[in-house]
Amino acid sequence: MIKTPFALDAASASAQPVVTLSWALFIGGGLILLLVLVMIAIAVCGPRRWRRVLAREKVIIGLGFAFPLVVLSGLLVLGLTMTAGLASSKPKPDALMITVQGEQWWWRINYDGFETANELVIPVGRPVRLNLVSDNVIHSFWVPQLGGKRDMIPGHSNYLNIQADKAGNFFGICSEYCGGPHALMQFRVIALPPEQYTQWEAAQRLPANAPSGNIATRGADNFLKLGCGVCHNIEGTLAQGTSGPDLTHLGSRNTIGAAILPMDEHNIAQWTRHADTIKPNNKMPPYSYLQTGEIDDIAYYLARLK
Ligand code: HEC
Ligand SMILES: [Cu+2]
Repeated sequence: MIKTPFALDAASASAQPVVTLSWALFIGGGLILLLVLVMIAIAVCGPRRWRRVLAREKVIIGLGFAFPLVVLSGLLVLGLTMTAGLASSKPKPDALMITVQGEQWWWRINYDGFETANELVIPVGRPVRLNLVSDNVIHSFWVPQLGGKRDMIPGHSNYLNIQADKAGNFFGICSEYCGGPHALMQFRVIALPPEQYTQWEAAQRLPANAPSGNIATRGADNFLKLGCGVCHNIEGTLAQGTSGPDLTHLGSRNTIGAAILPMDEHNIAQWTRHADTIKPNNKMPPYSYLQTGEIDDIAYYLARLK
């Protein structure tokens, strides 16, 4: 399985206040819990003299009423001021527009002119405006290190501005229960330096590269013959389905199955054979009845669609 990075390692200016506030709450809350535990211990089994102090009216009013009032009011003001900027959803000039659609249980990602899945590739340092939609149930797009979380609601567009301030591969997950393998509905945000992003984008706009060699040709034929193209699109071929992830440049991605398995030929074959055990109840039928060679050829072909 793929390593999950630490959610509190902020990679964006908008994630920083959330991280700072989280630490303030963890540490402050921890200290207060400690204080409470010590006082309970004293009240239960401390020396009589100390217990008498604890029972004083002043102590009860001070620690039981005034202290929480001051602390909670302070936190409210701190929380509201620190996170004030996050709620803004105004478009920024020169923002890159990308539509992300929550599917059961993967992410359809539409750039202007091409489609991909489960990996949102963005340029470092440029604001990105996400149009978050769904045509099934409610999902929630969440990428902790970039400070972004917003619901995807059927029949409604929600917008979220994100920006990565450093290159990296950031973990994301659906954070609104959407049935079935919801916990396995993960994704990645991959922030590339601008030149690399431009190259990536240009390559994604092209149709799939024609396979070379016998194995790849057999794989491409099997793919069509077995009906995979009913659900999957491979641009430039007869496979034009849209209910499953676009596979035109599958080999250029880092993961498969909504970011639950590393991308490689072996995992593509395993997925095709046992999609139902790898991700129970997902919408792709398993092909365990096929002969090993048939699937291996398809995996060889798909892994080379860069
Ligand atoms: C009934 C529709 C359907 C058919 C037919 C189908 N698939 Fe899929 N496939 C899906 C769906 C839906 C997903 C996404 C599953 C998920 O992640 O929840 C998927 C995911 C995949 C993935 C992972 C893609 C990614 O980016 O994560 C691969 C690879 C794949 N299918 C290959 C195949 C092959 C090969 C065949 C034919 C042998 C096939 N599929 C037939 C619906 C289908
Ligand atoms: Cu979900």
